[in-house]
Amino acid sequence: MSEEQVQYGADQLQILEGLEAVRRRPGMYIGTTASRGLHHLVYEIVDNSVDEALAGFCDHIEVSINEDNTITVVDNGRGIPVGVNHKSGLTGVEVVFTILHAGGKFGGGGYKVSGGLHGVGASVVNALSDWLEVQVCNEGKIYQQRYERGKVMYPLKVVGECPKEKTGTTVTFKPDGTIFKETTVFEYDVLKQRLREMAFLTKGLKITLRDFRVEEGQEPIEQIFHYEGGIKEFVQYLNKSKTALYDNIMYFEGDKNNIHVEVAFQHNDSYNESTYTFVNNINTPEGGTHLEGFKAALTKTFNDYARANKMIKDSDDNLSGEDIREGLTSIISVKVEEPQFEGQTKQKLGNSEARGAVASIVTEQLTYFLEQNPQVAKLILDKAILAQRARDAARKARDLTRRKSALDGLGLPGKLADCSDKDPKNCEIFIVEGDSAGGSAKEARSRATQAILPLRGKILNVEKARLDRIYGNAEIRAMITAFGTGIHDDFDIEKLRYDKIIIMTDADVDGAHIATLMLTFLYRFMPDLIKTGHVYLAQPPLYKLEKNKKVWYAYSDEELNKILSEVGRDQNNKIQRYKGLGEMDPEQLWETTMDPERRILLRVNMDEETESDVDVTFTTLMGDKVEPRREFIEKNAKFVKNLDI
Ligand code: TSJ
Repeated sequence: MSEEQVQYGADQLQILEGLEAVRRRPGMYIGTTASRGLHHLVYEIVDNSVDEALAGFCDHIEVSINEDNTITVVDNGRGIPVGVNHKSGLTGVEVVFTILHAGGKFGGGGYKVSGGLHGVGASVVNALSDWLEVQVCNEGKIYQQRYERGKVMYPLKVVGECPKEKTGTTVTFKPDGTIFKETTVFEYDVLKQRLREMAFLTKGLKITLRDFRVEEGQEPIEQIFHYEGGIKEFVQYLNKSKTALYDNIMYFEGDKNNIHVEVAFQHNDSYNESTYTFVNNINTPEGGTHLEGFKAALTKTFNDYARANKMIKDSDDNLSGEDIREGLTSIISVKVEEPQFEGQTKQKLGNSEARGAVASIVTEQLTYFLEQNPQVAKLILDKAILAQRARDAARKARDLTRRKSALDGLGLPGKLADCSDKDPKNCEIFIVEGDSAGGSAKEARSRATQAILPLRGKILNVEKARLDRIYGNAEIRAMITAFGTGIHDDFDIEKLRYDKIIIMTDADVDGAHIATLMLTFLYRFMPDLIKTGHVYLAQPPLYKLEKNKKVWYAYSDEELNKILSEVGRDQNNKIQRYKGLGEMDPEQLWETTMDPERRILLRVNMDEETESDVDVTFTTLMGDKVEPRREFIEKNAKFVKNLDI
């Protein structure tokens, strides 16, 4: 077929309408046209190659960010079919790129990444690209087709030859700047997180990521993700900055009810549980039946073992699931042919057969493991028994605080200077380091809408304490009662008493440490507060410059230098370096840090899709192996983004 022969029949018109719909309402297909949606385009393409790997025909995927911010994805799979499909009269390639929801329409069978929540397919990427080019290597020929804003530029044509035994698909695309108005610049680190996760979840698959946006003469940045151990290595990675309780990483795998199940886990000596669940390589942050099956099997198997081996007495209570999972890092990954997603954000697996499949594989293989490794079983059960005792103590402490708060009405902490407005939407609370800064803040604040809660010194590091100590900590109890939401399973965002929770600490290293301790607490106890964007960091200035009765505040050294170069460097300059919030008088604190009209706040972000990485960040910072301060601040800055003025 020559180019002139491309005619738009009824079918093609319908195709165009389909892709036009994507361009008209991109949000419907990729959620957002902000940075996150932009990066989604890459995952949509890569998912297709991962499907090919899951089908057993591909073991290497290369992703490149090119100099001009286009993306190239190359795999060594069978190549998208180039033959003409009888029903549509189109080549397989054209079907994939021009028909909505074409993913999985041919080839049939098997589990598909692209069948899941985000699997909107390559045609959506095509529709949202300025241009897209695909090349397929098959039977010694290189086929090529190009599209612009979803429209076919020429029929699939042969453009060259390749070795007969070489097969694969190459796709290059340029996101459409008129759709992705906010940004069309790809972030290496964002792609890195997801691609690494993909590699962990698909053992044996090698994913290479390259960034060619380097200065002339420089080598491109390159990282290779390749894990023969799959999710077993994922657990090792998540536990790398913690102290493992034993050397083994348990890894169980099997097929049941037409579901492929893989789980891997290992305890560390911390008190936190980190479980990440996936369905067809897609994160399920709300859990679901696979998680339920895992938890049920773990609880039952350990209790059965403990009773059979007289580690708990007949008259004693069973260990709770939480006791057994204290300090547990686990990955649960299932592959389901037709996943059903439920829940508020459709991120919870609903297929009931997954519960039984996971439970039976874990019960069977864990029972065997414990019999073979009694010393590991003992380490885990000893820890769980300690956890049970601590939990009993914590429950008593918590009941006490509950009863107390029932007695004194609202039960708000004594140190809280609350605001008078009772509509949470108008209100904000400043968590302030130190009583003296707290005093200034109380004077400075706008009483109607701003509440102040001063905290004394450094708050407890919740990464290093068991629940009983955490509940016993006055500063933490004060925050919990002031916020009103409750914690963990009791958490209810509807009860939040303030729209903004603003952490206000000194602009120095200690202040940053305290802020991180608070963020760690919030992340572990009320992660939804962060996810829903209610948590902020105040930005007090570092310098005050006075000159000829005028005043400037600078929030960094660079800013001070900039102001100085504008006003001139001479002896009329009076520069004050603030060592802490306490050095500012209430007026200054108000002007620079608290006044909603003038202040700068940083909103704390957390991307749910790469939650496992936030976890790594926190534990590296706050866990046993304490990193140098500087590194900690750098990492901290990574998830503190989004200027909000
Ligand atoms: F979808 C896509 F265009 F975005 C895309 C697909 C992008 C990239 C980089 C790779 C792929 C892709 C598709 N890699 N491998 C495949 N394989 C197939 O499409 C394929 C090949 C053969 C058969 C068969 O049954 O013979 C079936 C399929 C699905």
